[in-house]
Amino acid sequence: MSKTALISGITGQDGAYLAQHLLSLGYEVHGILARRSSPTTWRLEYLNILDKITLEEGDLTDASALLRIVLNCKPDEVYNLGAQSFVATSWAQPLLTAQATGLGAMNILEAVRQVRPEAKFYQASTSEMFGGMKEFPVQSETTPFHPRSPYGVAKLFAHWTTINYRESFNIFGCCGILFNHESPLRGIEFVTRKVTDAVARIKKGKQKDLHLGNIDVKRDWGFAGDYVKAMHLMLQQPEPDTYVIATGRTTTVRDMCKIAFGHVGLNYEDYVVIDPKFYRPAEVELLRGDPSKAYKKLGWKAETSLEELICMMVDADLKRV
Ligand code: NDP
Ligand code: GDR
Repeated sequence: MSKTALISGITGQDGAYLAQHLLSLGYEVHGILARRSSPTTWRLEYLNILDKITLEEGDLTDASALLRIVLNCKPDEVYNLGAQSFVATSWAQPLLTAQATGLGAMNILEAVRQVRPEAKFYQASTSEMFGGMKEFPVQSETTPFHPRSPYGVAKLFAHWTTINYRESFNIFGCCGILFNHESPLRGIEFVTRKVTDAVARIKKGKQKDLHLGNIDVKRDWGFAGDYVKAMHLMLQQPEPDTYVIATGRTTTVRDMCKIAFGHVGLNYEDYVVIDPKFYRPAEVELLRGDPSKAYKKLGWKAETSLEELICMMVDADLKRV
């Protein structure tokens, strides 16, 4: 008998890669589709899996819809990836972010608790929860949290709610504290994709320059295709737990630009314009994860280097442009 998985956020970067991974393992895959005025399934089409999954209409802010969906599809595993996930937007829309990213997790956990308590649950936690922890240059499962954005605060609520449901109701709830992960399917507003798309356009003469904010911040970037495998592995363990998923290497936005422009024979300094518009009210200066627990317990490690990742993204954008 094949297992059934339910994914919120299936139209997002991770949702699409996770659906592809679970299909390859023989799962029946259902996804929650939030109603929008235009189609949002381009990533599922890009991976050629749209006709292999079942989409269920619903929204993380609508507890009754989640109850109906969980009741109908009877999942063995629930992956909560849905969120307002763009950090910069969370200052402009803090309440929406709290509703979808924070309370949304509790809504779907409630549906699981009430009608499918035996289902295993994955919560998409984030390195943004560490935020301003400057005295911890490497962050692990035991590093204290200090979120620096409404998004980080909402994610921390969802993170602790998952742990609380594990401890209070015996729900098999796992939290993956994932550091930044990117791919050709990354949303265009996130910095890596913004850069690789601009590199392709500049190379093809369709764009003159690239406006960025603070390029001295450091991030631990990996490939989304590697990271979704860790989500699945967490739910196959005998006990629910929390894991940091990262590469262990940190790089500035500036050096990431150097790699991207360098890949097509250009110098980033000739094109990047620093624009205060893209500075954030509070910044997370440095993220570097310690993935040793994930390696030890899950046998997981990042397979794709930053250079391979950025070149893969530039090449995909060159094709698109
Ligand atoms: P994306 O922004 O690409 O995808 C977010 C998904 O959530 C989309 O499918 C979106 O739907 C859906 N969504 C948004 N609001 C709602 C809502 N109210 N109800 C139902 N669905 C909703 O994110 P990623 O794939 O990059 O990330 C997946 C998860 O992992 C997110 O929770 C993110 O916060 C978290 N995360 C991501 C990291 C990363 O580096 N990528 C790192 C750590 C955590 P639609 O397409 O219709 O907008
Ligand atoms: P982040 O990703 O905020 O880390 O959240 P993003 O790519 O948006 O920013 C990374 C860093 O780059 C700096 N930066 C810019 N960022 C954007 N988007 N645009 C710019 O022009 C720009 N210039 C500099 C930012 O200030 C920031 O420091 C991502 C999301 O996927 C979250 O959902 C996830 O939880 C975290 O990663 C881990």
